[in-house]
Amino acid sequence: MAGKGTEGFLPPFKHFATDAIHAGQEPEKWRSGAVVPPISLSTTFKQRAPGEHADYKYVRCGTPTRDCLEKAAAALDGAKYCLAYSSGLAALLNICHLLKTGDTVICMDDVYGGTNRYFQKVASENNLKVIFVDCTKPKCLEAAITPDTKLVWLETPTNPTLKVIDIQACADVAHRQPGVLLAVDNTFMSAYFQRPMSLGADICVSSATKYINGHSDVLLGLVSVNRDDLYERLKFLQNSLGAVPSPFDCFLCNRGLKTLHIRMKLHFQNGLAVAKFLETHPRVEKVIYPGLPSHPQYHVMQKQCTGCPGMITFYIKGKKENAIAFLKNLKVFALAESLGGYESLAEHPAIMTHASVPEKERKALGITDTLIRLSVGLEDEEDLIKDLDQALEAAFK
Ligand code: P1T
Repeated sequence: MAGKGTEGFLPPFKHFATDAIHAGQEPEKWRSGAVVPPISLSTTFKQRAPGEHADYKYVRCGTPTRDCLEKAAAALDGAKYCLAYSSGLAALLNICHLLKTGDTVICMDDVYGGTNRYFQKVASENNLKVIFVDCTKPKCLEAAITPDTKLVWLETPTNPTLKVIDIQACADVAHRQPGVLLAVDNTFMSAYFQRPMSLGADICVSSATKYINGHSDVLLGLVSVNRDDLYERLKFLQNSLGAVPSPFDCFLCNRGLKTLHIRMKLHFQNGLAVAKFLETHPRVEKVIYPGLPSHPQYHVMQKQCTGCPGMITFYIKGKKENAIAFLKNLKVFALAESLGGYESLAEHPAIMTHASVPEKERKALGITDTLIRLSVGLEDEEDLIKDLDQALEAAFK
């Protein structure tokens, strides 16, 4: 891609905003010409003769509202197909059903706590072997691949320590062995900042609950693919497993993603300002923000992304008590799990989102008692910084 975008990142993907607004939305497809896609609540669709139906037959198989969302989301990922699920974790479940008993999954060592819990405490206890590897070093991934490896699961930047993985380098390694699928959880970036399939991934997964919907009022997962065979199997699994989103959630998510490009720009702007502020604060031990030159994989971010979202992780000085006092004293940031909405959130991963990761592994990953995760929202920059400043001071009183 020619030229450089904001702060030395890649320039934005062409036609992104136009696709977000128009792809899959064609008003002509409704008899009324409605510019805003209607919420089709019908769970069933009249057939002309037994087995002879128009585009839809039963809600679980597909609906007009879900179609609008899936088409728009596919366009944003630069993909041929997208499928929607009832949550990000339901998307993970569906992808794992592509595998067979005894297959091995290689998962990035730092991932969302719920992903870790599914792999360690559900998939491993049923039919899959799952190993956790630090894929920021493609050599470690290469060493871990065996003939049984069928899926490599990456998350970049990782939740919550924001390690950044070189997707292209991992794709090259994974694809050296035929039959290995590379899936990338793109939740933290959204398609506006990163398109994993343009970097060699076979599958792009997103918890649309976060940035894509962006308004903290929908639980939904998305999976994008280009390969026809993968799409056909996933489409079959989507219907067979049944974890599909409601028409209303599809409507809201489709509406939310219309402003993704505008929101992400401001998340980046606010995130960068907050990260820079925290880096100079005397009560802060260390800031991890992939949009800052101090981040160890900053060059990878600049090489594969068009910007950086509002996710910041930092270590507060002192002990667990100081971290908790800081969180309790925030006024603009809400102390809550989740991320990617217009409102700023703060949380304590060790106690909250990553409590299900075994303690020893948490410590090894750096998810300590003084680690705090911020999802920087769209409020006024100076109000966010003032809030963090007063809570950092109050944490040591
Ligand atoms: O909540 P759900 O839509 O099922 O998405 C799960 C999920 C998947 N992948 C990543 C990277 C995630 O961060 C999440 C959910 N994460 C949180 C709720 C959280 O606070 O980190």
